[in-house]
Amino acid sequence: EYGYDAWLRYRSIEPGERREEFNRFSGIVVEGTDEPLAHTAARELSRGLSGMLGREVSVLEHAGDAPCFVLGRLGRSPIIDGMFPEGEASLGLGREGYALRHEPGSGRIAIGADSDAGLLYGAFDVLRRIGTGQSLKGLNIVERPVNGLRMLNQWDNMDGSIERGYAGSSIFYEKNRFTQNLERLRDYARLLASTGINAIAINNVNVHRIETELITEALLPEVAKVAEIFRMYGIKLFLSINYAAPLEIGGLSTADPLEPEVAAWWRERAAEIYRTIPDFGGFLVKADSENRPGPFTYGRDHADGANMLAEALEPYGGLVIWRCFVYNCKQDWRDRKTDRARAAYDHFVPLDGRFKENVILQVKNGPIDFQVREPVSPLLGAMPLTNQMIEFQVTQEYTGQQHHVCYLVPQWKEVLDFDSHLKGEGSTVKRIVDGTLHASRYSGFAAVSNIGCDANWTGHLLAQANLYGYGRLAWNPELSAEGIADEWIRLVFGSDERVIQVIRGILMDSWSIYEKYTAPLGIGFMVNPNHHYGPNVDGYEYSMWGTYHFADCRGIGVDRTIATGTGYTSQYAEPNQSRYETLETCPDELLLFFHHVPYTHVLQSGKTVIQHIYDTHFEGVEQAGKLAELWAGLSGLIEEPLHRQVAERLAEQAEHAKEWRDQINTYFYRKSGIPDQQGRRMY
Ligand code: BDP
Repeated sequence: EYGYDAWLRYRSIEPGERREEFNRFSGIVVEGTDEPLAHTAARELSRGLSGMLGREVSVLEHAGDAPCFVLGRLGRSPIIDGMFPEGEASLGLGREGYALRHEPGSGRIAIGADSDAGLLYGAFDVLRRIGTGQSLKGLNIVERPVNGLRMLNQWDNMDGSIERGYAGSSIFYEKNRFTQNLERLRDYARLLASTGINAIAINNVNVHRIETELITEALLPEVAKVAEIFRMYGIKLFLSINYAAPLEIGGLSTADPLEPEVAAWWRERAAEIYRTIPDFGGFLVKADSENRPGPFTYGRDHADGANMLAEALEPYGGLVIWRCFVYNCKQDWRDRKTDRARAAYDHFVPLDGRFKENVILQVKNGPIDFQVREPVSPLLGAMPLTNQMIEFQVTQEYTGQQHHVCYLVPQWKEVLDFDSHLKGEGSTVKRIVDGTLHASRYSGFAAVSNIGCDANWTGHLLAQANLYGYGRLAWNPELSAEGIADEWIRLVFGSDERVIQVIRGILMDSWSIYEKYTAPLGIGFMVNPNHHYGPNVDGYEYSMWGTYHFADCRGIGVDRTIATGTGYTSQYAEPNQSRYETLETCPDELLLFFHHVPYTHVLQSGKTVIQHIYDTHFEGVEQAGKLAELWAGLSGLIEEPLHRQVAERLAEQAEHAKEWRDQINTYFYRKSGIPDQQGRRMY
């Protein structure tokens, strides 16, 4: 066991009360549907129960007298309707919801839904309950996903590499061809569906020449095979497209979205795609960003650009997911108007109301780029007439690259709970993203996946919790980070309370520990250029892609105030705007994102900025070391191969944290000339 089965391990249930409860079940019956997805649900239930009970729990033709699981569509089966007499109208399950109910008399457990997808999610819910040690007695619940789109973006390239991939190479492609290992794709689909994911884009947003051809006859049959695998798990397939495709592969002399021959070319592509994949999800587009082509080349804006594609997909119900990660990567920062943090808002807000209904803007959670700490993007919710979805990064580009443990669910929760105040108090990001704040037609979550071909999928075993947590949170943002961690731990490591407590503690502390020994107070980056791993205080600063810490001998931070800085704070509604604008009220953890201050500036915590930098870096290293010790204490309580692989990563993290500490502390000691109050050694 190396972690391949992840949270679908289906560990054997210990003898005892629970095992007896489930041992009574004779099997599974499917009622009122013959759709493939319902059969997937039944098969998954059978596989999970068989694993946990150590005997075959099979799919039966008919429900007999013995207790069984009944999976079925409401309004189509007397057994199911008998168990849910109130009917769909009052249950309100919607397109993907389900109801679970235990019938004490017959001992049956019913999974009722108005869709086959609902049955699949219901089946995985039952398995999760059993796997986390819960009883199903008296069960009576209704569940429906809070977010419509629950998507993963693979940044996989057909040469087998992955943009920012930290867990081996692609499971989708090898040497410019599709993988032959369809089994692994199926296993990935299972993992995703079990957390509620319902959409996937299977190629990198940076589309190279070869992936440009994914929308052509040459490669569509292969795409269709992959689509079929994901379809079996209720997951719709999307492709990232190259905006210059009409030029690069279409033989046209332009990709201008307002040129009729360009629109016709895309219409023809859409027709072909839908002939091959009738339920194709749509296009994911990175345009005019980091040297990618886009409508700006032709003097058109992003509404022109997106709408042309949207028209092509519209007859088939397809979507255009248009990314808002647009900024000038060749800026030189002498011009304050080019504050990268401002860019997405400045570009897109003026276009509100101009996008077609099947366009969704995908907005990164923060205004810069998935840093360990950023404010929430002010673009989220700022376009009431436009569909939006949030983009998170499950892959840990700036948060330790799956060599360091960094459980990101607490970070995502903070973002989702942030109150934008755009429509008064309670205008939280989660309400923008679930579409309720502005009554959006489409909305939801997207995130960059963290998996690759490593045996345990994610490189660092504990990084699996991020993938699991992402799906669970997309389904229901009210779940707690701790509760999600708890589920994942129980499913992977079992029910030993000491194991659960230690791993939960490690996960829950990991983000703050990582933040402590890396870039301080919201300043971001300080990483090596290109690969972005490891400390390099000035490294990013002088790269063309830069953001700046503006550190000199007097102070540090980016002045983004209206009064004296880039004016970025003006993009927030009150009271957030004033809170960030005013030095005294700006939260410590974001201080250097919003303000340039002397090293002697006293934080709300009572410490000076420089002392905070020293202290957190020493503390972070100490705590990273403790993580390794805590883990060592679990030796013998979890399977050796699982224990060993995490121990190795934690040891690496503890060492690497020291490098971070020493580089950052020494840099600022030399720059500021201010000694550490505790007289600790600097290098
Ligand atoms: C940045 C990555 C870059 C991605 C880009 C994006 O460094 O590799 O292509 O985001 O989101 O974080 O498009």
